[in-house]
Order: sequence, then C-alpha cells, then structure tokens
Amino acid sequence: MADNKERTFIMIKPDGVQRGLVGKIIQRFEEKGFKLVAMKMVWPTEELLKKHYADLAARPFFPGLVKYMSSGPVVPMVWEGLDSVKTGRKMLGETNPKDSAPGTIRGDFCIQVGRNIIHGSDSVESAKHEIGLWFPEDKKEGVIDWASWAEKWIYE
Ligand code: IDP
Ligand code: MG
Repeated sequence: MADNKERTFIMIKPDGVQRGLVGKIIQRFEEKGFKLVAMKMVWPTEELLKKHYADLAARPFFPGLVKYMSSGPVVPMVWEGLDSVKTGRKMLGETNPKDSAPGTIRGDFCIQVGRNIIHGSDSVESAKHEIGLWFPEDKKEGVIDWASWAEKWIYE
C-alpha cells in the first residue's frame, strides 16, 4: 500500500539560513507537493548535533562538522508525502555539491562538501529517529496532522 504519510526530516543548515535560502528551499518542497508538518528555527547545541551525527563520530571531519552546524541558527522541518525520504534525497543532490546535478538544491546553491546548506534523512528509520531528536515535544504540538484541519476547510 502506498504510504502517503511517509515523513522525512529536512534541515536547513546555518549557511543556508545565513545566505537567505530558507524561502527558496521551502518553496521547492511545497511546489513538489509535500506537506509541511513541522518547522522551527533554533540555534542547536553541540550536544544535540553530536546525537544527530552520532554515526559519523569517528570520521576525521566530525569536529569541524559539529562546529559548522553549531555556528548559527538552523531550520529543522518535517515534510510528509509518498516516498518523501527518497525523493527528498534526490531533491537535495549528492553529499558533495560538486557531484550534485544542476536542478538539485546542493547542485544549484552551494560548492563545498563542508558547507552544503541542507540535511535530509537517508532512510525512513533515520527520519523517525531524527524527528524524535529535533521535535521531542509531544506530537500534538510539534508535528501537525493535516487531516485534522487543512483538508477540512481548503478542500471542502
Ligand atoms: P548527507 O548529509 O548527504 O547525508 P553524510 O555522509 O551523512 O552526508 O554526512 C553528513 C554531513 O557531514 C554532510 O552533509 C556534510 O555536511 C558533512 N561531510 C560529509 N563528508 C564530509 C567531508 O568529507 N568533509 C567535510 N564534511 C563532510
Ligand atoms: Mg547523512
């Protein structure tokens, strides 16, 4: 059965926020047709970032990655829709912007792997984990259930 409620965790990194790309990035996901179900702007702690990137802790670039990610506010979001995890990754492009095709977010807006402006979950399982990390508040407040409101009045 098609899972139209699949959720992915997307986060605009500090350089994306600083460069004024928040609106353009949100626009791509909205125009694609995914539903925004959670969003906020936060200056993340190193503690949270170390948890978020725990699987990369042994990599040589890890200290620099945590420093970069904690250098300013980020915009974490949850987007919902069919195949949102896989499609979200396609929309982002490759990890290294130099390998990212034009038309992708990283392919269009950045150059260096260490400043690649956006994060996207790589599996449904990691999306669930990341959504729990960044939106720990109770689901009722943190993540919106569209069926409970928008579809009732926009499409009535
Ligand atoms: P992803 O963001 O495409 O999922 P990951 O391999 O999970 O890529 O790496 C997480 C983040 O770590 C990347 O988005 C990038 O910011 C950073 N990163 C990955 N590889 C390198 C590297 O070789 N040098 C510097 N930073 C890196
Ligand atoms: Mg990753």
